[in-house]
Amino acid sequence: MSIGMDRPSGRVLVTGALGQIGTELVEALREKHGHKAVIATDIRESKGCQILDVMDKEGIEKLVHGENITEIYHLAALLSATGEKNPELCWKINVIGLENVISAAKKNNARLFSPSSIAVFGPDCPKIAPQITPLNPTTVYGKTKVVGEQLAITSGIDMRGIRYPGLISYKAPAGGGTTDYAVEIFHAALENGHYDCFVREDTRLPMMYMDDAIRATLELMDFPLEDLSEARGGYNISGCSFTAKALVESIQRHLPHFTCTFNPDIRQTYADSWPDEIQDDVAYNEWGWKANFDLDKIVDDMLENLKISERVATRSSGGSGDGSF
Ligand code: NAD
Ligand code: AKB
Repeated sequence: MSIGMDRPSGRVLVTGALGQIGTELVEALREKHGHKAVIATDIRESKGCQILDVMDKEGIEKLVHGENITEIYHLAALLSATGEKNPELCWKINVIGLENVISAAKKNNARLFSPSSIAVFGPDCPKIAPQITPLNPTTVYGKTKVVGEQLAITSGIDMRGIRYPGLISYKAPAGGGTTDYAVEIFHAALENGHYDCFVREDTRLPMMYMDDAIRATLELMDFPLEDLSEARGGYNISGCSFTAKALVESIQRHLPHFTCTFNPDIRQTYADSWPDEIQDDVAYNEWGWKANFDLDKIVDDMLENLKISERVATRSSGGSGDGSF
């Protein structure tokens, strides 16, 4: 069977399922396909998730064949900050791990979603990044994502990706990236009323709410392959762009006493090498991508949901929350 031909649908595999994206993507996929049709895996152990190390090529092939997997969402990776601390391991997990998954997908004629990132861009990219531009990332993480996009086109399988911006969500912690400050800040604001931010206040990066990212992923995977161009290795998609200072000010609309200090560390250099904004006209024209969440809407939803989780946690531990939002 060749690339893009109709195939009988089997089960869905998610690698790296316990991470920031996997936690919500598995929920969405189970809602769409039914609980049993979706096999969640990770190198870590948790209820409802099988152990699968993406470095275990045979193990992946056995699972993909044995469970009749016809769609894979490959989320296992090291992110930018963790990756720069251990570049060899980052290369191994992000590139060799991906090659292992591609090999298994190929043998079972499975479709593959493998995320890319705004980290594919380097300092020579225009501050508003177009879809097509030279990709010269300075981080190892970014380089692994460029390889991933190239493999999407050369692998000979139906493989697609999105250059996710920094993702903001409340259901799972951020996993060791440069954009983690935009998630940590909400927890710190509610728990301590203060956050010590590791990038400068004028740092402006492309960001996106997880609801938009999950919807983009499902929409892209639902689209007929023949209608997608070679941008399918990693589509630019835009959510909203804002500075760290603007994020603080938006949080202060709800928590006027919240304070934030700015003490840049090494992650500032990764942030400075990435664009401020993303041009997503290609994704819009090819498969109709459009984001729903702007900064204030993200902040409203994050604080409301974190407050709810806090209240539930307080109730189940027998305490009394203040109940206000
Ligand atoms: P995450 O760090 O939160 O989750 C990654 C998961 O992979 C973790 O649960 C980890 O235990 C697992 N893992 C690590 N090594 C593994 C191995 N050898 N075998 C199996 N599992 C392993 O990451 P995430 O934020 O969910 O990101 C998922 C994907 O999306 C990655 O490819 C990442 O580069 C990409 N991405 C994420 C963001 C973001 O802001 N979250 C932005 C751009 C791109
Ligand atoms: C990171 O900061 O490493 C990720 C990403 C933008 O790829 N959030």
